[in-house]
Amino acid sequence: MTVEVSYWSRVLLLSVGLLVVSATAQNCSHILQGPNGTIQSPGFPYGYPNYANCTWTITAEEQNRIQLVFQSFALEEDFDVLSVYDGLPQQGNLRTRLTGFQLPAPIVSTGVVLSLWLVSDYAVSAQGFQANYEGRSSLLGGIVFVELAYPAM
Ligand SMILES: *[C@@H]1O[C@H](CO)[C@@H](O)[C@H](O)[C@H]1NC(C)=O
Ligand SMILES: *[C@@H]1O[C@H](CO)[C@@H](O)[C@H](O)[C@H]1NC(C)=O
Ligand SMILES: *[C@@H]1O[C@H](CO)[C@@H](O)[C@H](O)[C@H]1NC(C)=O
Ligand SMILES: [Ca+2]
Repeated sequence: MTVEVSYWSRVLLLSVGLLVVSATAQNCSHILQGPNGTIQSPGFPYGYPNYANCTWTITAEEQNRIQLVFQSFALEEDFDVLSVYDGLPQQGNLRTRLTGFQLPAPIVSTGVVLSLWLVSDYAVSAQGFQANYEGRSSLLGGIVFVELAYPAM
């Protein structure tokens, strides 16, 4: 019963969602260059649009890695996903896929590029996410610890 109700509420939201998307179609390809800054999903914290398809490509200065620290994270579990790439946003570079309502652990790139890709489906939004990024010298020993402490997913 619950499943059926949830199905029909999603269908209803689909029709509303189509209207919202056509009204808010936007270019959300972001190219960011160090040394630091803040990233937010569109509409944060009031909810990201359905059919979102946004990328953020962060490039650090030479010899630096990028540390990404989340301040806030809420995506409709399993349906809306933030993929993190260690490098450019290409399949082979996929580091982790984040979804749901748990604040992810900090992520440190192994090279000078770290990318994010947000995809949402046709219905149901949430607050979205906010994260700070910062270039970190790859010579700093402390970074190694952060990387090992991050669970493989
Ligand atoms: C979106 O923005 C990116 C980066 O600024 C740019 O390279 C791209 O051409 C834009 N795409 C569209 C469809 O405007
Ligand atoms: C970047 O770091 C500097 C120095 O720590 C800080 O003053 C500044 O507010 C930061 N900028 C952003 C966008 O986080
Ligand atoms: C996201 O946008 C890219 C570039 O415009 C496109 O190639 C890709 O098919 C889109 N993916 C989804 C899931 O909409
Ligand atoms: Ca959704």
